[in-house]
Amino acid sequence: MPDTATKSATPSATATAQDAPKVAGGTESGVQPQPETDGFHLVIDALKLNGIDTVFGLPGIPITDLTRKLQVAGMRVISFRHEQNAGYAASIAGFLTQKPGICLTVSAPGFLNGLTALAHATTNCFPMILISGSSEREIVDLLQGDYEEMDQLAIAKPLAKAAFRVLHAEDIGVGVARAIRAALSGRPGGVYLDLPAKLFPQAIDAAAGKGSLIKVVDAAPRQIPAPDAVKRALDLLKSAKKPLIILGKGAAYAQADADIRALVEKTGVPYLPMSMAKGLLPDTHEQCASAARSFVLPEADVVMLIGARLNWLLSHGKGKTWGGASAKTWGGQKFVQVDISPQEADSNVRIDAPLVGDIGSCVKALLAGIDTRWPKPPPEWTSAVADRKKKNVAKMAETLTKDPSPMSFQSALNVVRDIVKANPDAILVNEGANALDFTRSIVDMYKPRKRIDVGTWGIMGIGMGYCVAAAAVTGQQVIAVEGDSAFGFSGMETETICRYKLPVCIVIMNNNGVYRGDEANPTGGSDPSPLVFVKDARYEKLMEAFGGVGVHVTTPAELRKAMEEAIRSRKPTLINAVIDEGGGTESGRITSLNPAAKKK
Ligand code: ADP
Ligand code: TZD
Ligand code: MG
Repeated sequence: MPDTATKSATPSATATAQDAPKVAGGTESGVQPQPETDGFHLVIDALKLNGIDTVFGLPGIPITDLTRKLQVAGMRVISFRHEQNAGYAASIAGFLTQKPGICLTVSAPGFLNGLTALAHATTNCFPMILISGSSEREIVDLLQGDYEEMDQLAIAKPLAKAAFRVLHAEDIGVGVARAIRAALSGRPGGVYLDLPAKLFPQAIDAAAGKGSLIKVVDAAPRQIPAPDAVKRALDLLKSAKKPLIILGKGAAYAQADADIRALVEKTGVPYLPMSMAKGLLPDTHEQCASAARSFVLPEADVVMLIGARLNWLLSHGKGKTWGGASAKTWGGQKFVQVDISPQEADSNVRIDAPLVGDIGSCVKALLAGIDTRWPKPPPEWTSAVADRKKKNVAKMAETLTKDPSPMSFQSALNVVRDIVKANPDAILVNEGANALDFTRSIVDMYKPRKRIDVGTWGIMGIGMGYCVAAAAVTGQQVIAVEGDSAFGFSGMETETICRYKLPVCIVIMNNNGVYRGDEANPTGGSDPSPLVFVKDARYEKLMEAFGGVGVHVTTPAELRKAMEEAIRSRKPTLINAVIDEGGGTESGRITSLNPAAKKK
């Protein structure tokens, strides 16, 4: 390791190099050699010291040996077929565990493949660290054409919450600690950690190396809300005639489940869960207003957002969804927003009572101000919500009992709904357009953090990465409901699922295409429409190719049998469910976001 002493810049490193005889030269003078450590081992020790036990990645220069050594050191290393899927796995592991999910990649192309997932983690407020090996700085910076040359740090910066590079072995402890703190503290996000190839073989004195590591203390410090902000929020909520609580995935992430439930129940306020907050309280809870969403949003007068942003998923808090006269006008609601980010309030409409702090502390503080004399919402409001809910639930029940051939999204998802009800600990992964929207509204969730999906970007491709991570970090059964297009983005990871023998049951809602499978090429030419796939594709054979179970089903009864067997056996299973190819709508529920051509 000739570089170590000369390249070391920090005083401690210089001292270390002088104090510790090298192993190689030690014996000549009769002095006992001092044990050394190196970059590889320091990275592993730093991660382990901080409770990281799983790494998602894909080997190659310069991190191949790191993946081996991580495994030797007792960490779980899950090796993927494409870095993007490893990255999505890391991001959702972060959401599920409150520990940063680690994705490990090679330089340039591997790094870029992981980068989408890093940006996704930042966008969704999930703690994740993308660790990429990188090429020689001297060559990269002079653009001399190194193997996989790229200035990765610069490219990662705008997409990450923070980005760091470590050049010297003795700085690995600081680098890993900073990455963990940045990922977890405040609003969680994606962090990039650049580890150049030359770092790994750098040797330093073992004791000095050990001493340089940092066990991060209180990585996500509680942020206690100010008492006057708590009072303002409570006063506003108390004044409401038609209050509503909206729970977002920040509330699910916070793991303050019991207090959130107490807040909802003690106030008696109807609540709406955002997609990944479903199950925070059971969707069957009497105060759940999901089935009356389009009624409560425009009608509510005071809305308390808990870990949910007023972004596109909530129509920016304005427009017709909120009772505004036109697309841009505000609906007149007053808002309380509970969020850890002090900059979130007023991002779209006025927030009358921002409550800044971590959700656990904020909800506790709110609860402290709610006693038995807290006025329940007026019964006119709660019964109006209940009436609307009843009507919509009855309408839905009618649709669900229909048994058309080929299967509709609804008749297939009625089965998934029953299976999830019978297996409330199973984690549901969901992506697609119609396959997403129908599942979200039909399949009830019963426990917190059991539904993971396309998130803030409506991203396709999270599917198999999420399946692997959810099974690996929780040990629970995973059920994935996948559009056939959505599945294609990560389908090769069925091999990963089989290789690690994970209890994953994938159900493909196969309607032969993106949104629908019945479009034709308008020119009459021989190429198919850009929106359709090979008809009646046999996706289940992909699972069989790797030793898993593949099942082709065309009826709800067959689907039920296949899902029950998958869950009983815990074997990797792919069920190809044939759905009416004309059953979907363009972009599912968000058709209106498609720009319309002016020229006819
Ligand atoms: P959804 O898509 O479910 O509406 P968003 O991702 O838009 O949810 O919003 C999540 C919000 O939760 C973000 O604004 C984020 O700052 C916030 N958040 C995340 N974790 C915490 C936490 N521990 N305490 C408080 N707020 C949090
Ligand atoms: N690429 C990425 C990364 N994310 C996206 N959201 C899209 C493309 C665009 N897109 C959607 O928004 S949904 C979807 C695409 C390609 C697939 C819909 O088809 P599906 O689902 O088969 O998955 P349904 O059930 O047929 O609607
Ligand atoms: Mg489809």
